[in-house]
Amino acid sequence: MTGANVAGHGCGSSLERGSVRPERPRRYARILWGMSSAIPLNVGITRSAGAATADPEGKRVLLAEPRGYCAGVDRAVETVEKALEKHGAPIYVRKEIVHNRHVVETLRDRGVIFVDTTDEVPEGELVVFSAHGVSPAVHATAAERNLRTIDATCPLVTKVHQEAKRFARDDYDILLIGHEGHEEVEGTAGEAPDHVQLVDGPDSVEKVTVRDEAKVIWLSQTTLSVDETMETVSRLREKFPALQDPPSDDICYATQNRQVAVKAMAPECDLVIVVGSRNSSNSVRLVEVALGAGARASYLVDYAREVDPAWLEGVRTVGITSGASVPEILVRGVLDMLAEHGFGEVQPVTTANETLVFALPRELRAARH
Ligand code: 0CG
Ligand code: SF4
Repeated sequence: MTGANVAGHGCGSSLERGSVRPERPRRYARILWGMSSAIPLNVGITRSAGAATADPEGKRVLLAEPRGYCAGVDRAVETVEKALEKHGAPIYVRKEIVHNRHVVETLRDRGVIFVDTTDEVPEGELVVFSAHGVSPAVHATAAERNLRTIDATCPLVTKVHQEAKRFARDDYDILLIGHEGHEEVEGTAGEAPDHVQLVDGPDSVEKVTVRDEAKVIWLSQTTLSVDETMETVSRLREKFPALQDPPSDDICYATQNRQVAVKAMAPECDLVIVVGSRNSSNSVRLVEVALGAGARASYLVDYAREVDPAWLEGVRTVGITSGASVPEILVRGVLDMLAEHGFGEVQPVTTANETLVFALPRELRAARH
């Protein structure tokens, strides 16, 4: 950290040494939902911004915690790094391994070839499937072409796939709430194309029809806005009163935790900067959540250089957070840029501690140390 003074926050990244994964002690947890709200909270907000900071002009940064990498992204990025180490470049990755420009560009520089379809992968080569998951049809095509595959699908996405399969087997109509065209919903819907219909937000409910109103369940993409999804569900339930809920939350712990943290700080913020890429659903949601929770302005940036100094005019409190696919080094860049503009005082706003770590895909497990 060059300029910013981050109270009580020690973050690390080894990107400088060519990795896009954070350095941290590895803790193996089975399913430790890192989202317990019983955790001691450090909501570093006092009502009077001026009194809360050493800065004479009352300028301060509120830094959301949790932010950045989730367990599924960490696993997916490490999967690609270990596959590169083990097999050597080039290796192929179907779609962006995670939706972050910096991660993708860094891995591309290290010899990863990103492709849109498995047809682009030469016969017999190694292809990694992205964290967002793939449909069974993609597995089948890869097998037909004798590709070697490593599946980096997040286990929490796989869980939704299992739900789709199970309810399709029981012949339910499955209403999958999610964003049209997003890779995750394409993968999930592909598990049971005859049973799944996509519901892209509250306004799409109107056109939903089902075969049997007594056998309807909703599932969802993992990276949606919790509030908007609840709105969609309530409209669906008005239409189909017997609508069943998923067996457990499909919106994942990381998506939920990042939204809770941004909601906690947004009412205090004149500006919330979300670090993340445009195609990252969970990152884009954080901008919406910040605005919905009272931030006066909010912007999504990939890099510090995209922060327009004009945004800072007349601003005293800036909130910072980042999406689940964002390396911490990029947040540091924004903090340093802000410090240069007089926002050197940084207060963490902590609403949960996350401890979840997923094992690597079987093919690479021995490679983790
Ligand atoms: O938020 P989405 O699903 O678009 O994905 P991203 O890669 O940004 O982060 C989580 C994952 C995988
Ligand atoms: Fe998994 Fe959630 Fe991360 Fe997606 S955002 S990779 S579902 S933990």
